[in-house]
Amino acid sequence: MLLYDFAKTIILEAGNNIRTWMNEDIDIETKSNPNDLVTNVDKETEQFLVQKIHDHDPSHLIVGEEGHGHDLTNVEGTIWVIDPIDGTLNFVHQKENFAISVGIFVDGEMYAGFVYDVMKDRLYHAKSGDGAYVNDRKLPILEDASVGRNLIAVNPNWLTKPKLSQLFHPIVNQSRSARAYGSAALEIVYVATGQLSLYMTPRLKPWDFAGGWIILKEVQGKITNLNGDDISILEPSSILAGNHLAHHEALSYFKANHQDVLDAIHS
Ligand code: 2AM
Ligand code: CA
Repeated sequence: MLLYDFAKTIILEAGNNIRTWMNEDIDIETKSNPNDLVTNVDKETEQFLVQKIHDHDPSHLIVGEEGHGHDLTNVEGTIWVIDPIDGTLNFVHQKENFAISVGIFVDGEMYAGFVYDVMKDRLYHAKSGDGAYVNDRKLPILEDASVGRNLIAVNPNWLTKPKLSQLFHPIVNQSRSARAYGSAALEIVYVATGQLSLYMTPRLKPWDFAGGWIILKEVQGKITNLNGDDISILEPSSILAGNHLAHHEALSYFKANHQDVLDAIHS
């Protein structure tokens, strides 16, 4: 089976498991702080995917949020970057608005990206060079839309931080309006569908953005860090994702007015 079809099959199966497991008792633990949660469903979903991938091809490498391969130092080989549940707080408190996010890279080149909105049964997927899809519907190439002519996404918690507020507040003001979805992977694909002109955040892990990255690239959207630099699956990063015009507008504003804040975020 083609790797792409194999990935699609196990992601849909993992989503099916989540829909079953979420009706049973969920164990919730805290990680780095009281608001950083993980559940048995996050862990079991990652374990399910890891097992399937290793049964398929033991040479494949895996970077997963819940414990697999965090110490990867180079991009050689076939690498799966997995977030079993992106939007864990939504999973715990809303039982919807979360996604399985998977990016597959071969020797550092993007191969495929998947973001599965489990409760809406919507699979966003893209194979490098073949365009991006939502289920069976092909997404059109992204058109330019100014920040002021569409919605943007930013987590409002960042606006409570004085330095980040300097950076983000004017863009929020300039936008038609701002939204927060609580799943970075979904926020990046909403840029890819044109539902958002921009998504900006100061800190994500590779598994939060790897799946959406490829999908956005396939519709010719633009994704960099907030300083305009390339992102990498080997490192955490800030993220600025948008159609070309909105990305350019935000980046020019940041660079012209707040290089000090950018330097502080990326030091
Ligand atoms: P998660 O649900 O997989 O933890 C919430 O705004 C988004 O940011 C989610 O995609 C969430 O992923 C991610 N996120 C939350 N806390 C984070 C942190 N400390 N570093 C990086 N990403 C984080
Ligand atoms: Ca997660």
